[in-house]
Amino acid sequence: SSVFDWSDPLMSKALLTEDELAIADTAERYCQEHLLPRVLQAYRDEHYDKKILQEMGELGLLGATIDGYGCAGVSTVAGGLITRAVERIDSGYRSGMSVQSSLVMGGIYEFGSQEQKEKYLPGMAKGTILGAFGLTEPNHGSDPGSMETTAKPHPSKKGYVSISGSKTWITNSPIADVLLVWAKLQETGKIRGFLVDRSQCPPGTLETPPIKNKNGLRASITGMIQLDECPVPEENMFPDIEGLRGPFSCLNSARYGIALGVMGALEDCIARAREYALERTQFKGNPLAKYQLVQKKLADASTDAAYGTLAAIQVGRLKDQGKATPEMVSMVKRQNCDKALQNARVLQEIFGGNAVSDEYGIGRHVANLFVTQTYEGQSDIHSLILGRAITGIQAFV
Ligand code: TGC
Ligand code: FAD
Repeated sequence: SSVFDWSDPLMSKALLTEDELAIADTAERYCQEHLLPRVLQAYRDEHYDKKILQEMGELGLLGATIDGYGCAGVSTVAGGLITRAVERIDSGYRSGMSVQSSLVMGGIYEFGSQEQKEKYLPGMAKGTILGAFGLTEPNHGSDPGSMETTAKPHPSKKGYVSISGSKTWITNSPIADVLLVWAKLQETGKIRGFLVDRSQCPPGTLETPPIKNKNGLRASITGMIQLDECPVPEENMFPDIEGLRGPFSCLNSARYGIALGVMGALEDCIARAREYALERTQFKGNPLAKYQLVQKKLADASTDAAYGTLAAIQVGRLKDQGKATPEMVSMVKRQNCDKALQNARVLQEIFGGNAVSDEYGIGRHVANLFVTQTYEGQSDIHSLILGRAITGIQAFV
């Protein structure tokens, strides 16, 4: 007979294959043993240890859904279970991995030339070559189609383009070896993808200053990308893909990873709040967990986590069958990020004053989840993507 498991209320595990359960187990074990012990200090110091990506690489966790090039070739759902395990610790650690795996490796795998794939993917899978994804600019975030960064034929170097412009809020940029930069070709105005390899850039043409003093995602490193007539070999451009379909295709898989990922952060909030509510007593020695208002907070959060997990698994299955649309990804990205943030904020109340101490972890998740709701398409932008699909009318402009 079945028993209700508060940590997996709708038995999502029953939808997973043996392989997926094994991958989730490896990822959860690594995260609990190696990431959990360092996150509090990393968050305080606003420090990202880039060895983390190497450790993940050794376990086959990077670019895991890619076939070949030293990658594991697992299902989309298994990829999501990895992001969920990492985000159970911290959304910043998941960010560093998402950018490496989905946005840069995924982009190279889908749109790169054979030479580009062979040059970068095996090292990126090991975590010895680090990537960053530059789409957002200081003046163009939700509307990347208006970007100002341009690539034009280099005035003196044959076979090179010259890229100028700046990108901001770029995860991993200060530590990245290869930066996938989206820029408009001056001649056509069309957006193209360029692999800007730090080792090939002459001094002063590429700067990647960090953005310090963040009040969320502090365990992840964020920066700018400033390109000043940076010479980039033409062979570093993605050969065929043109327009916003390029960056948005990369985003489809990263947004999927976030949808399942944030369920990990929410589940951690639930576990921490449940434990606290069972231990802390107020009024005649009753644990907080005895009070109905507290129970409702836990019931709401746990319902949203269970629903969000099932929906994300469904979209992952459809993705592997070639039946998922970007709107489905928008739906689970928006809903899961919104619900994770709203519930985390409510669960935070259960900790009373202790919520203000970073040792309880809950405030860190709340601050991080604001960022997850904002990047890769702020939730209201996903509302508009869904609204357009429902009505046939675009309301962006
Ligand atoms: P729109 O007219 O809608 O589309 C332009 C072209 O792009 C195609 N397209 C897609 N293709 C594949 N997948 C998708 N999801 C796609 N969405 C659009 C579309 O078919 C069209 O192709 P074509 O060939 O006809 O030209 O473009 P728009 O300019 O009206 O876009 C509007 C909008 C709001 C949907 C879009 O700009 C948007 O999604 N904005 C949000 C920006 C965003 O998500 N930025 C993410 C930056 S990266 C990041 O945040 C990484 S954080 C990582 C971490 O740390 O974890
Ligand atoms: P804006 O576009 O200025 O939006 C501000 C607000 O206005 C939002 O609430 C938005 O929903 C709303 N809004 C905008 N347009 C409309 C409209 N038409 N109708 C209704 N509401 C609207 N980007 C990258 O390219 N690579 C990265 O690695 C990366 N990492 C990031 C890491 C962090 C820590 C952060 C904070 C951001 C990161 N980003 C990255 C950038 C992120 O994708 C953008 O912040 C996001 O897309 C929103 O853009 P914006 O900040 O310019 O906000």
